[in-house]
Order: sequence, then C-alpha cells, then structure tokens
Amino acid sequence: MLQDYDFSAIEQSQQDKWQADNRYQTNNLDNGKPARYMLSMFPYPSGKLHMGHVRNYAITDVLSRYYRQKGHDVMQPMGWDAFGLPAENAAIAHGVAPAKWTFANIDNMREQLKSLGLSIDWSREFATCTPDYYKWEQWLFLQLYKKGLVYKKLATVNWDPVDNTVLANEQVVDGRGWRSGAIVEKRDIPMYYYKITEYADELLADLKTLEGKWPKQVLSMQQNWIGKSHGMELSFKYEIDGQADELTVFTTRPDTVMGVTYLAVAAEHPLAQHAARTNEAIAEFCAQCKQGSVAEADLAKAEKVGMDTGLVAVHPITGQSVPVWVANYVLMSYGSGAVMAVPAHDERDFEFANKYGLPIRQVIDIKGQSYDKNAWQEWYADKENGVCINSGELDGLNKDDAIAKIATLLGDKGKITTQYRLRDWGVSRQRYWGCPIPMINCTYCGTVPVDEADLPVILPTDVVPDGRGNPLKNMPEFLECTCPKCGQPAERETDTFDTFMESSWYAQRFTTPNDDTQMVGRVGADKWLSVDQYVGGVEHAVLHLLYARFFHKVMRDEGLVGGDEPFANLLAQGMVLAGTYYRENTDGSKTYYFPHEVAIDNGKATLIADGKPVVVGKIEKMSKSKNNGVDPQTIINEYGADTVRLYTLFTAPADQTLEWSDSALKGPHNFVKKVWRIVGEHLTAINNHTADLIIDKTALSKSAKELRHKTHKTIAKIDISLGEHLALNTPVSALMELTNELSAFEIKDINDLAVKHETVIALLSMLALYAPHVGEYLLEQFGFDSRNITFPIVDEDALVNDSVKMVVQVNGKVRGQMEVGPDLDNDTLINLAKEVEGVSKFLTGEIKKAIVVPNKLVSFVVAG
Ligand code: ANZ
Ligand code: ZN
Repeated sequence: MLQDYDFSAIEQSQQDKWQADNRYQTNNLDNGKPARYMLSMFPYPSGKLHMGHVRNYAITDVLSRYYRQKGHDVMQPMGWDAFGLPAENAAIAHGVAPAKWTFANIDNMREQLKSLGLSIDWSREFATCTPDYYKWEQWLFLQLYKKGLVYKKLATVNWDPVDNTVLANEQVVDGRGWRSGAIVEKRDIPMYYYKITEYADELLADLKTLEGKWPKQVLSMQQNWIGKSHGMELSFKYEIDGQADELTVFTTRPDTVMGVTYLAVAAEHPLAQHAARTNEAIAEFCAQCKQGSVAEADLAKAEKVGMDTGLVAVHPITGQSVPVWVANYVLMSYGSGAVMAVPAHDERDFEFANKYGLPIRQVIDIKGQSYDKNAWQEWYADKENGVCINSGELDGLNKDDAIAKIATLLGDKGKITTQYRLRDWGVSRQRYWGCPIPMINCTYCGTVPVDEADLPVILPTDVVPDGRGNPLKNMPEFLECTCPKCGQPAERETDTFDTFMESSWYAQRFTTPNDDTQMVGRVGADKWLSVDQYVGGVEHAVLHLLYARFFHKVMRDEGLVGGDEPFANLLAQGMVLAGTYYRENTDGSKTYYFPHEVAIDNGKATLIADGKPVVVGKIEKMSKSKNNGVDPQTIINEYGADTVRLYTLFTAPADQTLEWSDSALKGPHNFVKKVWRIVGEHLTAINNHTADLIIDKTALSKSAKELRHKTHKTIAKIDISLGEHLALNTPVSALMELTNELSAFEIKDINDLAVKHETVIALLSMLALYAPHVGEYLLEQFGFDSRNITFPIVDEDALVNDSVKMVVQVNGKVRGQMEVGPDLDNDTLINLAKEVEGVSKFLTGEIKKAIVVPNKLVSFVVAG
C-alpha cells in the first residue's frame, strides 16, 4: 500500500484497470442477473463539463455501482446530444466548421468524464450528429409520414430581415435580432409537424402510472402542458354584405355567456383579415401584431391592445348585437382563434375593456363579496363557488347547472368540446447544424418523401455558416436531386429537425447502439427498457420528457419497443449554486469577479488585486455570465475525483439545490484521509493474523458487540436510503459516523480484530460507491478483486440490541438513566426505573401515571 493518500496516482491506476478490462461493458444477452438500465441525461458537447454535469453523473453513478454490488447487470451508457445552435454560433465567432468544433469538444469532455470515475459502458457511446444515428430519425419520420402522423402547414416564425434568416426565440432580444439588431418580423413558412396531439389523451392518462416514481412537480408540469380543458364551442351569427355566417368561439366558462360584451379575434383570423382589406388602420394593426416574438410567454406579458373591426355579431341567447374586435392577446393557434369576452370575469378581458371603455357586466355572484369595476380581484375568476346573476333564466344557478341549461337553450349553437393546450410539434428548423429532413420538393409532384433505400440524407460537414441564412441553400451538391416520383430534377428540403428530436429516442438507441439494420433491435430493447432510473435537470421537465414519452409510444406502435413509458423512475436533480461578487459600473452594468479573485474577511469582501471592496451578490445558479462557475477539472486536480463526488452528493439531497463552497471540500477530503489512515493501521495489525479473522459471536466483548451493531445498522440504513429513497446524502454521513466509531475502537484480542476487520471491509465496500478509486484500491490491499465487490450483508443477530439505554423522568425532569435488556414489558421497565439511583427520592408522593416510550424513556407523574 502507498504510504500517503496520493489520489492522482490511485485514480489513474484504477481508471486504467477499468479501461483495460472493459470493466463496465455490458451485452444484450441474458446472463441470469436482473438487468438494470441507469441513465443520465446526455450532455450537449459545449466543450467543458460544468458542476451541474458532475452532480448529475455522480448521482447516476453511485446508484449504478450500488445495483452492481447488489448483483444486478447494470448498464450505464453515455453519448452526445451533438446537434444545435451553439455549434453554429461558434462557427460564426471563430470560423470553424460546427462538425469539427463538436467532435473536438466531445474528445475533451470524454476525457473529463473518465476522470470522474464513472462506471460507464463506453462501447455504447454515440454522437447524434453522425449519419449512423440520424439515419433512423429520418427513417422514423418517413414511417410517420406514411401513417399520416406527419403533416405540413404554414407556421409563423421570427424573421430577421437583415440577416435573411429565421431566429430561434432565444435569438430575439427585445424584439430585435441578436446579431443584426434588426426589428424582427413574423413570417409564415411551411413546416413539418408531428401529430403529438393524437397522443394527448394517452400522454395525460399514463401520467397516473408514474405517480410515486416521478417527482410530483414534474407530473403536474406535464399535465398542465398537455392542458386538457373542457368547454363549449358557441356560435355567434353575423352578416357581411348580406351573406350570413357564424363566428365560433371556444370557452371554458359558458356559464358567463350573459356577461359577453364584445367578441375578440386574433390578427390572423379571417374576420380580422376581412376588416383589414377595407380599413388601413386595421391592416396596419394586424401587421404590427406580426412583429415581435412568437413565444407564448412573451405574448402573455405583452400589453393588451386591439381595434374595433366595425363588424357586429348576434348574441345567441339575448339576440343583442355584440361588437367584434381584433386583439393581440387572442392566439390564432388555440381553440378557434376567437373569444367571447367576459370582462367581468376574465382578467385579460377586464384589462382590455377598461382600456377601451367597453362595458363590464357582472354575471357571477359570490355570497358576501362586492364587485368593483375599477379593480380586478381574484374571486372574479372563481370557477367553483358562484351563482349566476343578471342572467335572466340562469339566475341562481351554479356553474354546472347553468352550463346544462345553456346547452338546452342553445341547441345546435353550442357544442360541448374538449381542447388541449398541447399543440402539434413543429419539427422544422431553418438551420444548418441539424438532421436533414428527408423530403424532396418537386415542381411537378409537390413534396415527395425520400426513398427509404436512399437514407441517410447526409448533412455535409465541411461547412462554416456565417449567420446569414441556411448555407445548405447555396450547396448544389446537397440541394440538387431527382424526384423519386417523376424523375425530374428537384430540390432537397434544406430545413433540419428540431434538436429535441435526437434526445427523444437516444435512450432506446443505447440498447442497440450499433445496429445498422434497424432503429432499435428488440432483443436489446426488451432486455433493458424501460430505463430503470433516469436522472437529469428539472429544466427538462416539460418538453424533453414529453417528446421522449411521445416517441416511445410511437416507436411502440411501430413494434420497435415494448411498454408504454420510456422512464420508469425519474430523479430531477437540483441546481448547483454559488455566491457572486461584483462592482457596479457607472453605466449601471455590473462586473462580476471569480471567488478566487476575492478575499473575504468578517463578511466584507475585497478584490485581491486592488484591495478595494466588492459587493457580495446573491447566491445564484453557476453561470459564465456571473463568473461564479467552478471548473470541475480544477477541483479534481486539487482534491481528486473521489472527494468531488463525495462532496457533491453529501452536501445536499440530490433533488435540492446545492450551494457550492470551496472550503467545504475539506470535510469529505479529510474523511477519505482518515479512512486511509485507519485502514493502513489495520493492515499492519492483521499482518500475522489473516488466517484467524473469524468472528466468534459467542465471545464478543461489549465494545465489539457495539461496533457490530453500529456496522450492521449502517449497512441496513444505507441499503434503504439508496435502494428505496434515492437519498444519496445521508449514507455519506452514516459512513463518516461509522468511521468515527472505528477509530475509537480498541483491540484487546483476536476476536476484536476480526470484528474490526468486518467493519473495515463493509465500510470500504460502501465507500466504493461514492469514492470508487480509493474504495477499490484499499479493498485490493486485503486481496479483494475489485471486479467482485458486493454490497455487505446485514447480520440480523447484530441488529438485536443486547441492552438499551433508557432515560427516567419524574414530572418532566430527567432524574436518571438505566441500561436494560431488550424487549422487556412495561411493568418490568417501570419497576426497574423505580429502583434507579437518584430517582427513588423523587417518588415519595403518589405515582399518578407512568409512561413508557419503548427503548427511550420511562416517565413518572407524581402528585404533590
Ligand atoms: C369566456 C370566458 C369567461 C373565459 C371567463 C374565461 C373566463 P383555457 O382554460 O386555457 O383552455 N380563449 C379561448 N380561445 C382563445 C384564444 N385563441 N386565445 C386566447 N384566449 C382564448 O382557456 C380557455 C379560455 O381562454 C376561454 O374561456 C376563452 O375565454 C379564452 F370568465 O371564454 B373564456
Ligand atoms: Zn416529381
């Protein structure tokens, strides 16, 4: 054994061993062990690992090692979510091709991952930007196209008129293009859509099967995103130039129909377009609505504005005329793109009506509340408690009764319907660095799918985009092709897939990553799926998980995989936070400093460089812009991967935020050193005794019994923490406690030595989950083969307490202690307690009550 704890030497030598014997490689054949698939959300190859990655992969790795020790056949794969915008931005900034940049980053990050000591099956690695992978994405698209689950329609995008390019929502900053600064326009262009709405009901219903296995919060975010609303479609009649027609609105509150004071349509609605043809001001307003972001969140925040179209429609119950407005808060893509506005009970309508002086008519009353037209109150929108007022025949009815009544009054002018908030998934992106959409545009035949035999459509990789449109459009070698239908010259689609596509099926592909005959092979898929434990950031709670669930169901319906859900259990890990330090500049901007540039003394922070004060800012998510990120590599170099792993797992429960502190790394580091020292001493001590280290349970000293008790309680506790509660932090403190007991344990005879040995081995086996390098290395010093480490087995005998310490109280005050045998009945305990030294003198009065808390306390209540 090495003299000192030289972590870099140990970590290197263990990693070399794993690499040399392909330690964590798995195969798809049944080997009699239960298969367990452990998956971390795979990284985007940005170039460097950050602490969020480290935390994510450390969690999955500890759980993987745990199940391996428990005898499972554990598969923990890793790959690269390699398409995406940052590569194009890097190309623009540094003139390097996205492919080259991406693969160089992958090489860097793979080394970083290896230095963390993760038990990954590298034989399954892939990058999603390679044709071997994306070929199958194109193939699936064609299958769905055939089935009618893919369609093409116009969609509105952010258009930068200077760079002549489509912008992603995050590239629109305050309504302008991030690069050009030009005011962003909206444009309608044809895009492909996946009919995810066809699966809306199933996606919603199956959330039930994940209860207790996925975080509650994620389940409810999924539910809200799918957003099933029950409501009614109502028709309002109108006439244009003597032509009668109907305007349909979707409402979830038909009970408020008597409070309708205007109708509002989206700028893209045919009625708005009709008005725009004869009214220039309306035309201009509609054009303005087309500017700015298309992100729904931005629309919700935007000020509500609109114009009267001059048209009127007929209220289906009262027969009164209702004006039709065009308003920016009505979305063309939801319901029918038109709303019946009830300003008294809908907050958006309230704001709008107040702004334009439209009438507000209260039609819902809640006992004891008084309505004020000038200020919105939450109860105006209460869906549960009100009754109708000012509503003629409906007066006095509650919501459900009112809706039933309206349905009969309206007859075929009202139809009960269900609406989903969920939209079909637009998968076209007008970007270069993505998977080509396998379609061909022919002058004669329109859009024609690429022949399956011609897959993959390969993305050219020797391209450096400059931010002005999609470079594929200027590459005849990509663009030009022959129409598979008519044989005439045609053009390839230059749009590529949304990068959420690649991450929607990578989990399935990992089961048969090298199969070049099919997307997923059934043998591998059936062995491993569904993923037993998925671990990743909560920021992916909605879209990624929803798309991946959708893909799994689609792949199931193609016969590629079994089961209805891809991820059986989900752990959403918390963010890694760190303190920030800054100075405010004269223009109000802030300059942030790295923690190592700052000295802190008595809570006062100064910049080391000039000794002048800096402001101690908030504790925030680690990020480049705040200079508060900690580079994992630096910390690994300083303390070793084992310490970093212990630290990130020990400091906070996995699903909560972790506040980083460099100085706190010393705790786990010293813990490892302490284990090192104890084990070193123990090795020396057993040198001559290795053969006779067998515990004689009949001859245990008191302290040996106690140590065994502690050891086996710790094993049982850690087993439950990891196996049942996904609690990764408490086992570390349990191991620290056990180490303290171990170091206090004194050896008096050979039996003590055997007991100590048992604890040392158990400690190291469990430590090897968190700190695999040092754990395995130390076990090897005792002759263990690190390939066969097993989780220690609890000895039930050792769990039985020989004696328990109990406190004795009189009238709420502690008066003594006693050590008694286990499982004594209450009467015996009470009698023993009465005899305890120092207690009897307080028991002179009448004993009114004696309470026993098993294994803890006997409490007397005495009169007087
Ligand atoms: C009248 C009403 C009265 C409404 C009231 C609400 C409260 P959820 O629950 O999200 O499904 N709406 C319908 N189509 C719309 C569109 N294209 N753009 C913007 N808003 C639209 O929302 C349904 C409600 O959103 C509908 O019910 C409608 O306003 C509005 F006291 O109708 B309601
Ligand atoms: Zn053709």
